[in-house]
Amino acid sequence: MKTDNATRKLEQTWRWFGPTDPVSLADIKQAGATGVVTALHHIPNGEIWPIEEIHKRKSEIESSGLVWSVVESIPVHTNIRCQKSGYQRFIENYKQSIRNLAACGIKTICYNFMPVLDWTRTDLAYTVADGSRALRFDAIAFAAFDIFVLKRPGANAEYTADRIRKAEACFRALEPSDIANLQQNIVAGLPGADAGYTLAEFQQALDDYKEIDDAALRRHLYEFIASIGPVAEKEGVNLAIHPDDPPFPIFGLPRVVSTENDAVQILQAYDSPNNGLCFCTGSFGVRPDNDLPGMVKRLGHRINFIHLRNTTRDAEGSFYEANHLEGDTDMVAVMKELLMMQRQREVSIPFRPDHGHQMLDDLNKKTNPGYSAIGRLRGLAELRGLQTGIQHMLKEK
Ligand code: DNO
Repeated sequence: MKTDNATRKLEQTWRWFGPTDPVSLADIKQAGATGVVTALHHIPNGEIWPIEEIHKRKSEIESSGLVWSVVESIPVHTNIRCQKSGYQRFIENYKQSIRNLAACGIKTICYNFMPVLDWTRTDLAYTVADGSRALRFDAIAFAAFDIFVLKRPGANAEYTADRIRKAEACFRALEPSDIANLQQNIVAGLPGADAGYTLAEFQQALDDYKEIDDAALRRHLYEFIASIGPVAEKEGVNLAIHPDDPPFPIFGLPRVVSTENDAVQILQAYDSPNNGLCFCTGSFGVRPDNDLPGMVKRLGHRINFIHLRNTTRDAEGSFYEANHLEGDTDMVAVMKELLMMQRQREVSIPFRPDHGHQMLDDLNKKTNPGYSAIGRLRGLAELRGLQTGIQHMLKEK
């Protein structure tokens, strides 16, 4: 039966970290999601994802009555980002993983191009007014780590005198255990990131980017897209690049997926619907100069995957993760534009509730930061209600 475009909904999906995730496939089913977002986290970065391994994971998901909708992510090897020795081989491997996933019927692949660190936070247990815990990026604590803990050469020159003063005061007030915690939060790797570092390894990883400025990183990204784009197109795979989180340079590293203009250039690097965006409201939404509903209006036809999350920011550049319908992003306006975009598409575009507060029973459990069950369940339920309500109103018009 052909679904009428006006009634087709965004697909409700849920991130799952595989068999070791404390949130099970049965839990996901009860949350009301129909699609699973996952990756073969055990395959080392840079290697081909074998068909047998993909099949195994896919069958496991399907035996729970769910489908594997999105791969998040196939990590991009550092040598591709830096165009260092052997990077062509890593690109060939990437292409083969795309082909293998397509052969198994998995057709949406998310990835990112953030140097050294995937998403970054300073505080994983920030208590909000209702007693639940949220993830937070504190710009002052971050500078304190960069200047006084890591002691990154040249760091001082990248901050204002005011920021350095505040960072120093912050650093002086930290107990050794706070410093250890801050370091752990920043460099040890958050869920889904492919690497964690010791302090020395981290400085080394930063040094690998010494020669890579903004222009070079952009060039490397566009060349990467131009080589994998045709493979994705041939295989019917939708690529979805995830924006930088946070969406500004950190540790002196360039960031090239932070603004609408960045997104436009990425889409031009290979002009095909298969080269698209993961529209993450939590990442883009941290910048007040990103107009999120407008971005959906203008770039919606190239949005292949959606992360819905909200943030509350302050003038210093700090932010914490708000409830999904609160915070600085007008989620109602974004959802309305997404549903207008969905009307123009022939298939349901997957979204997932991105992150959620640690709340209720999950406060007493060990959970993956941002990925506890109940906070995301709340997020999905709110977003589902929002989608249903807006779609109903749009139909009446
Ligand atoms: C964080 C996630 C990121 C994301 C990757 C995509 O919660 O949104 O880890 O998966 O950046 O490649």
